[in-house]
Amino acid sequence: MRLTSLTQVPAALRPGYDPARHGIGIVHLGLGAFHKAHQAALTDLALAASGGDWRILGVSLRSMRVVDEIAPQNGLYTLIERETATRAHVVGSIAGALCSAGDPGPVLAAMALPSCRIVSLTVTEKAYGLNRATGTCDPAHPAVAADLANPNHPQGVLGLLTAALRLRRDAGTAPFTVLCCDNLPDNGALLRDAVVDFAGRLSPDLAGWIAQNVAFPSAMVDRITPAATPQTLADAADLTGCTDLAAVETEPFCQWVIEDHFPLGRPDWEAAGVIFVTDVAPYEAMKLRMLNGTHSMLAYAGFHSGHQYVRDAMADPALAALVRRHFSAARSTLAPMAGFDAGRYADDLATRFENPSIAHQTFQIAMDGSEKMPQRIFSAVSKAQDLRPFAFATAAWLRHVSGSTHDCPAYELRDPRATLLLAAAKDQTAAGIYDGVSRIVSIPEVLRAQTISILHEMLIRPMSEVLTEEAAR
Ligand code: CS2
Repeated sequence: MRLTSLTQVPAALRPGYDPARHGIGIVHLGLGAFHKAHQAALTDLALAASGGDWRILGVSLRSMRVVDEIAPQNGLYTLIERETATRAHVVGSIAGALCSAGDPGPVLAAMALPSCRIVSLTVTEKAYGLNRATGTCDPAHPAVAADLANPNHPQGVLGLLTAALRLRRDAGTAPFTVLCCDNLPDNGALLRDAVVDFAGRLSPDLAGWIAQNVAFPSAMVDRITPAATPQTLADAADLTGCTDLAAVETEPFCQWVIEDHFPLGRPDWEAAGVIFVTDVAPYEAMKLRMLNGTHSMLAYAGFHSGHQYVRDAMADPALAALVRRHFSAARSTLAPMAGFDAGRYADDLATRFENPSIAHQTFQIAMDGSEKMPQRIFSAVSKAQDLRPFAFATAAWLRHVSGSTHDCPAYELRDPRATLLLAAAKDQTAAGIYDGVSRIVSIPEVLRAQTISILHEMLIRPMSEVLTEEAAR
């Protein structure tokens, strides 16, 4: 029997409120596992603590599959938290789900409703269509190009936000707050600049109105959430007694730090442990450089030394040592933060990476490197005293981009710039790969010599040998 109602599940697993009594206040773009494990879970706790019309309409931009999983379940799904013990509950904060591909009309109508006061996003770095060098939108990005040509039928993030804000302005409705929850630095301002630039290419008036009136608070989000597997669904079925195709699994740790700028209000997220600050930048830098930077290094080095999951890579002494080295190097690039114990943070990260109950694929983290490396690795370099860990992480990424299979089976490079990167790296020496790739993604010049020498070793010797030597340095 498919999960469709809370009455089907054991009382101990139900949310502490009646979802049907709460209206929708948030439209979320990017209804994936991370949203279900993070923002929707914390909104669920806020609803249980303080109520309010803050349920979420989840939007998938491309895939009908996620809608087919959750919509027939009336938005209900099991959230499984795994560590030594497993905890689970059913989340009630998602009220419905739509796919905007094909017909964006119903999504735009929902975003235009006065009751929609927040539009939040987890669409991954590559979906925005940002040109980070210029702080504008990237008109060559496929969704941006399509939406500039056909703004009344938007497919992409910038097109949807702009079209919905136009509807609100024309109707005299106050704008919603836009809450970016992707792992990008200064994500609110980055998205604001891109939306204003995108809108300005269609209507300078509208761009001016958005710049003047729309709040884009920045946020740092953190919860390690692997893709759901058949085991996730089997465990959810055991726990709830129902078939739950939308179940998700994650770690117990959960952090959300947000700039408190919500002109039309927000859920009582403090009740769920969310931290509100005036400037999120130091938290973002800490998380992007320490957690995500180390994650990317570990994903490339781990994948190429035969480790399918992060937890297995952490059990390899050489990789565990390189993880510790990267934590220290990243930490030394951060400004000190009052009340923040960076040593403890690093220890906790190591424990989280080691979590034996979370099967987080190195290949999943290795995806989209051209979108991730700049804020995770390259942004730290100008503050670093020891460049070696950053050169090592860069070499490991370039090894992945090289497509070399001298010591591993063939794999697919998943990156929005894959075609360009592969063409730049094909049949090249280490220096050729570095120079070719750095014309596509800018890499700090100070890394060049060390990166090329490490990459050279990675291209001719087994990765595991290179790791052991690197860890022993
Ligand atoms: C990971 C992140 O896939 C990746 O690139 O580094 O998704 C990471 O698990 C999250 O940011 C943790 O909050």
